[in-house]
Amino acid sequence: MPGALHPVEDLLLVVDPQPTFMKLCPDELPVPGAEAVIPVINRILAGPVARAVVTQDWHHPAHASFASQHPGRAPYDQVRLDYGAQVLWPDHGVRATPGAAIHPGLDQSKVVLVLRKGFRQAIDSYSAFRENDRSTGTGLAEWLRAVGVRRVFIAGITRPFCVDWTAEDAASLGFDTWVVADACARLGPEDALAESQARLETAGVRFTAAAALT
Ligand code: VGL
Ligand code: ZN
Repeated sequence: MPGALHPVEDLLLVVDPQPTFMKLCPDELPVPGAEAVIPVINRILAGPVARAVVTQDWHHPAHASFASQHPGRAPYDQVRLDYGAQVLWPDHGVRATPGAAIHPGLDQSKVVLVLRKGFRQAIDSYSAFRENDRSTGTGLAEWLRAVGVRRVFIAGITRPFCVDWTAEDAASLGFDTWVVADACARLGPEDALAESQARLETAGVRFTAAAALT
C-alpha cells in the first residue's frame, strides 16, 4: 500500500488517455477496454492526489511506427529502424487530429502539465521519459524534479507498452514508482504483459489499485 499522499511529492501520471486507442476511433488503434480506464482515473483524480501530468501520443502523419509507411509490411510486424527493433502499428495518435486529443471525459482540473511524445517522425516514444532510441529525452524527469515530485503513480494506456516503458524509466531515474494496475488498459496477449510485469518488479516498480488512492 502506498500510504498517505503528499501534495507536492506525489503525482499521478496519466499515459495517453486518447480516443485513438478507443472504440471511438475504430480505424485507429482501438484497445479492448481502453475507455473504461477514464472513469477509474477520474475517481483517483477526485481523491487526495494534488497534481497530475497527462501524456499524448502525438505522431507525425507519416510516422516511422506506422505500417502504412513500410511497403509490404502490416501492423504488428517487427522491423529494424535506425535505433533498433520497432513494432509497426496502424496509423494512430496523429498530431492535432480528433483521435489524438485528450479524452473529453477526463477530469483535467489537477492536470498541470501536458507532455506530447513521439512527435519526431523517425523515432517512436512509448516512454514519457525517453524515446525508443533510448537516448532522446523528453524533459519530463527534469520537470518532475524541478517541481519537487519524488513518487509517481502511473495509469492509462497501454500495458505493456507506453505505461510499462514509462514505469521502468521512472524507476531507473530514481522516482518511487507505482503502477495503478486497474487504471490501465492492456494491448496484446497476457503472456507479454506477464513478462513485462516481471521486468518491472525487478526494476523496483510496485503495483497498487485505484481504491488505495481514493
Ligand atoms: C501505444 C502503441 C503505439 C501506447 C502508443 O500508448 O501504449 N502503443 N503507440
Ligand atoms: Zn504511438
